[in-house]
Amino acid sequence: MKNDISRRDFFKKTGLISAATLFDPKTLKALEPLRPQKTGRVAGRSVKTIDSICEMCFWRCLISGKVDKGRLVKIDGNPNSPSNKGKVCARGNAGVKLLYDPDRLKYPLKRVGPRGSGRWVKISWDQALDEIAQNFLRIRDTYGTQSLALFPHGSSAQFIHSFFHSLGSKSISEASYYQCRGNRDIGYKMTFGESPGSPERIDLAHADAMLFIGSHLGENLHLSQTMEWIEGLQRGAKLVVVDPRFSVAASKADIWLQIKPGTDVALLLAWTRYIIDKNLYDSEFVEKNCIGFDQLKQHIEHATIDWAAGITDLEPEKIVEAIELLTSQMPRVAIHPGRHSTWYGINDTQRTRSMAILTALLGAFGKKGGLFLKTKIGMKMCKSRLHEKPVLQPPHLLRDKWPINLPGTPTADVIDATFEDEPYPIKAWMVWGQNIMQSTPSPERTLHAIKNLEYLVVVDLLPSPATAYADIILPEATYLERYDLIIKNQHSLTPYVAYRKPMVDPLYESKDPYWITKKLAEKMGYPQAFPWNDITEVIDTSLKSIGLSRNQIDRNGGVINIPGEPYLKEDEEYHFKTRSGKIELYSNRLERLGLDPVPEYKPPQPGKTGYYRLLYGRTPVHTMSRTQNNAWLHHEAPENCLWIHPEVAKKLNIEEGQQVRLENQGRVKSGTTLKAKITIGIRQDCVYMEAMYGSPSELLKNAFKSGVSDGSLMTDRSKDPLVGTVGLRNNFVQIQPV
Ligand SMILES: Nc1nc2c(c(=O)[nH]1)N[C@H]1C(S)=C(S)[C@@H](COP(=O)(O)OP(=O)(O)OC[C@H]3O[C@@H](n4cnc5c(=O)[nH]c(N)nc54)[C@H](O)[C@@H]3O)O[C@H]1N2
Ligand SMILES: Nc1nc2c(c(=O)[nH]1)N[C@H]1C(S)=C(S)[C@@H](COP(=O)(O)OP(=O)(O)OC[C@H]3O[C@@H](n4cnc5c(=O)[nH]c(N)nc54)[C@H](O)[C@@H]3O)O[C@H]1N2
Ligand code: SF4
Ligand SMILES: [Mo]
Repeated sequence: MKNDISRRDFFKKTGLISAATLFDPKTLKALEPLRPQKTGRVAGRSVKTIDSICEMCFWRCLISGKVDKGRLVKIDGNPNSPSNKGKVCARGNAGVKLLYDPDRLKYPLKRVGPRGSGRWVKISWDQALDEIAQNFLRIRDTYGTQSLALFPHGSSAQFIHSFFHSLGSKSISEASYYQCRGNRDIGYKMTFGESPGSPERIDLAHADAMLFIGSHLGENLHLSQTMEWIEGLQRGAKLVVVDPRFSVAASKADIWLQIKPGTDVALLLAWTRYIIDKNLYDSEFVEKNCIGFDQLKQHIEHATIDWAAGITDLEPEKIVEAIELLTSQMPRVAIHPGRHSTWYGINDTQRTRSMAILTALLGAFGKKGGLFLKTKIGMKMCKSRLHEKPVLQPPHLLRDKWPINLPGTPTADVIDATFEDEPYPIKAWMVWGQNIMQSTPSPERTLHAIKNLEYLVVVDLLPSPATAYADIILPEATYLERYDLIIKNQHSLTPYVAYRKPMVDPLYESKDPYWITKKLAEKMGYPQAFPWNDITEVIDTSLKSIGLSRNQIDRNGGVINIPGEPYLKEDEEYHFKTRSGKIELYSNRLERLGLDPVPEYKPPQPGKTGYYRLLYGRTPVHTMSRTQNNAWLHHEAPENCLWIHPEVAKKLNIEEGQQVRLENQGRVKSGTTLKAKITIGIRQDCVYMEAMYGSPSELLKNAFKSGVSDGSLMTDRSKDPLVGTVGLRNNFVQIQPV
């Protein structure tokens, strides 16, 4: 039961009196009932409950661990969580097995044999950080700041990220941006002036119609989003799914459009033209909030339904039926903005822009059941203090390669620069929470680049494939053993603040990320970079800036709700953060840059005869490569399989369950094999596998060579012309039965 309390009561109960000036009291109206951390009894034993935040994937659900005599025995969802509401997915539950994984990195290690020989010696943290500091300084002083590159991912990399940034290095590349959602964020920014955020601010629970372009919810399992999606369906929302494959989402759709891969922009433009032509769009919303409507209309004159049908391989009637279904429920239409958007390189950003434009025409921005508004929580986030002193930087040539800059540098560019020493040498990499050998296309090229490095440091929990080539390996404490993250969830209908805390003491010699980064900064001569003594002081400083404390969050059951205003009020004037202050259907900025001001359809790379386009996606019980070695999850889903259409299987003499080997268009062979799954749920021109299986790391006993690594077959490097991200779906395979 929710317990609404008055503002006065709130301040009284939480002791927030002095906070009134820091925290806008108008925004605070309710608190969940207090559910303090408690001690219970299970089978005669004393078990402690500790609230924290999951990191088995990046959705970061709120969790509660049960700890028995210092040992974590179970992870549940935190019942007070307004998002995951006491639930946890299989991966969240299996965090226990990450904590106690016998293959974990245990001590700092230094390479003694040649790169890749797998010979290391155990060293102390002091020695490891001394050596890293000396090598980073030497390389920086010899080749310049940009020669220090960082590949960060995950919450623990936030401090090192800000440190590299404040040193002046822009050679920073996040997999979760450059091979994931960078394009989407830019496509939406160019249109609405803001990205759809993470979690995506899409109101599935209250939608009357939903459109998923690729987004394969149910397999892509971000828990609260999946729960909201199901809630919407149960309320009777209509669902249109566009996917070449019969995904879990497609199985729940009213209309499934089995599109030809890479042709979504044609479909989106034809829908846009159709609703303009038939006057099915929200003209009042467009008139009030958009610019460039007439130019858009003119630019897509060619995009008829028949034109799109020819390109997408869909029936014209079905294309029309789908858009009429969506417009019939306007404006409560949730067009999922997608998350992983680096698909075909050639027009990934423009594809997401087409989705944003359609959202605008349906008047679904700022509306219940549509794309809702962010709730700003103005908390101070503690980053490297060097920011305050400008650091002289060399011109950042990599960054200036692309007309629109994402933060940092595209991964492919960092790898090329390392490989070619052009436009300047990159000589040291720090890989922190990224599996660059599997999540970056062309692993062979990555390996060549690594061989050209003078120094490689890997910070991980497990012996990921890159550790094999590292000069120094650092063992980080898992998310269950460390403080690090404060969540200010601004992208939810129910915004909240929570923080991560350890459930058990760090095992072995693993250390928390703040400690590691602060020590490294000190050893490099920057004691001022992180002035806070330890991570709890960092958390306290941030919380204090909005008048909260750890104690209050603990006493309130691990979370404090912040009331939001997610929908536009009637007659509200919303200032879009674009250059014009309006939604830009036609982009003058893109025009000035010599780019398409309105998205245009560009065909993806064609395949050769006898080859099938390689598609990939998520599986509910794994998060990419990071869970492949987890004993419980590996037990549930030890290998991936290859979806093949029955006609293709017949032609190639492949039977259900038979092992197959793959070879890509560049003659790269899959090192391992996988099982054929013969199904009409996939088109004849492509095949599909679950991503990130088949680890090449021998030290991951469960994951090693279990299934096939999709990334090992990705050698095409078609780049998005706006931002330089590499599309991962222009790879084709021949299938050989074993
Ligand atoms: N369980 C689980 N959940 C996860 C993750 C995980 O590892 N495990 N990872 C999370 C992360 S980081 C991300 S980014 C998201 C990714 O999840 P999504 O953003 O949903 O992924 P996509 O790559 O967009 O979608 C994959 C789907 O696109 C279809 N597809 C392939 N080509 C095309 C095409 O040309 N057009 C269309 N319309 N569809 C196509 C594929 O058949 C597949 O069903 O998932 C998140 N959720
Ligand atoms: N082939 C292929 N490539 C892809 C994708 C794909 O589907 N297929 N998807 C793309 C997408 S959407 C994304 S988001 C990226 C994801 O790319 P990555 O982030 O590289 O993928 P993960 O598999 O999550 O690997 C993370 C690494 O971090 C380690 N790790 C886990 N937790 C911690 C921690 O707390 N601290 C530290 N230091 N390390 C930790 C894991 O052991 C693992 O080695 O990949 C992109 N690239
Ligand atoms: S969706 Fe599952 S793995 Fe991801 S944060 Fe939530 S519980 Fe953890
Ligand atoms: Mo992602």
